[in-house]
Amino acid sequence: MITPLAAPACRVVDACLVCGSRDLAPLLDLGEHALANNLVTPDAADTAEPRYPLGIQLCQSCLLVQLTHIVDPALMFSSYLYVPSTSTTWLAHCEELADDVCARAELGPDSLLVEIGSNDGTLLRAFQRRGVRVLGVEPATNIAAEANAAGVPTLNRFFDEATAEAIRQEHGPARVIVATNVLAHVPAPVRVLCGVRLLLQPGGVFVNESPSLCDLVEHTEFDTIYHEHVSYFSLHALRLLCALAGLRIVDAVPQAIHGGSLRLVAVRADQPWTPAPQIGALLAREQAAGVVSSAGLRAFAERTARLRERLQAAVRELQAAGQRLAAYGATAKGNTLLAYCGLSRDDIAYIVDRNPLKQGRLTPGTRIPIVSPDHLAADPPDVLLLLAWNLADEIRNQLAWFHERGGHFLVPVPEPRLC
Ligand code: JHZ
Ligand code: ZN
Repeated sequence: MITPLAAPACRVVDACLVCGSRDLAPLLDLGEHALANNLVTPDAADTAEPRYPLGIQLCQSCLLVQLTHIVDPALMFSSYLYVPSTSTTWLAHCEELADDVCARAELGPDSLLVEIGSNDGTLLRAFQRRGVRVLGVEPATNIAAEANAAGVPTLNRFFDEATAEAIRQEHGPARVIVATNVLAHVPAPVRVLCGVRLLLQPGGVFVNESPSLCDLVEHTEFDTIYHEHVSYFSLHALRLLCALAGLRIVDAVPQAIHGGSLRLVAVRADQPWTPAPQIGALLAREQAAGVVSSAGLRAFAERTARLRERLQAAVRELQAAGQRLAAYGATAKGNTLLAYCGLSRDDIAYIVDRNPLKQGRLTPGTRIPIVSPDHLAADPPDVLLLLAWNLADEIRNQLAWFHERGGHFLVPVPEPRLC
């Protein structure tokens, strides 16, 4: 079904990753990109890393928007530098999510809650504080070790049906399974959901959060397209995906996090449950936003091309006025943005990030140095391109001093804006 390319780690997606249809409509081609989170150590700065084609297409049969080329997950997730716990916005989101899950699923003292892609255990710690028995599953060895050391029991492996079976054997079935920002990352989402179905006890609840295609399209968040994100989910596509795995969606709640996400609540399809009424309204919003037709999605692709032109023009204007630019947030999406817009080290002096694992490294492809916030204080630019625009409020609050001394932020999406 999937044909290998010249680069062995990358495959052309010529059949839908969910339904197998070959009726795939190309939507947007962003060019060739290095892997967005594979930041470069200074000793490897002179070695060019592989670049892979980055584009999206629509399956006209099941309506899943997906990459045109997928990269072997082991190259991206076996060791990982991204930990969401650097953001207080995320920490607050975890508290709210934990309260919501506890209210939905009657969790007894022995009930098991499993998190797929549990990262450093931040969300699971919120459940532990609520007295819940938890187990994480995390493929990145460095981060799983960190979680275990911090007292969050974590299996270091990818989640699939075999992992689900092993957990069921050792720990029993799960009352709740949670996944945030995971489903979009896997090349075979049906297999992951079949694992969820296998592990979930009768009456159990699956809660999934993934970036929402509707927000991506409505706010021209083209930069959230990178190889880690294999699928871009609409509720339309999620319904079929869940049904194929024996799950039924019973609720869907939009979330502001990560530029707009969808919190999905699903149960085993063999369990009685009445779906929440707002599901119909969300499906109608998706129709209106044009995310389930190739014409609507091509309009988004055109907006993306115009955004690039406007951002390039804004940068050129600032430079012509003698302004010096740096950036804030060594984000995965930032690397898509920099590469697609052709911004280089000549344009962006450095990128500030408070994650110590990222500091001292260079951005993939563009080789822009990543520095600590101390560097910003010592050598402030005139303008900071905000590559973590999804955390704008939190970051701008922290950097009030930068604004007070006359500095400005260049926010790239939904359209370039200096503030
Ligand atoms: P942030 C990640 O994308 C990767 P990224 C992943 N693939 C995914 O799916 C999405 O999240 C959802 C820094 N920061 O969250 C920390 C500061 O320096 O937008 C992070 O490096 N100071 C899993 O990488 C970055 O910004 C601060 O005050 O696009 C934010 O990354 C704050 C708040 C953050 O995700
Ligand atoms: Zn399909």
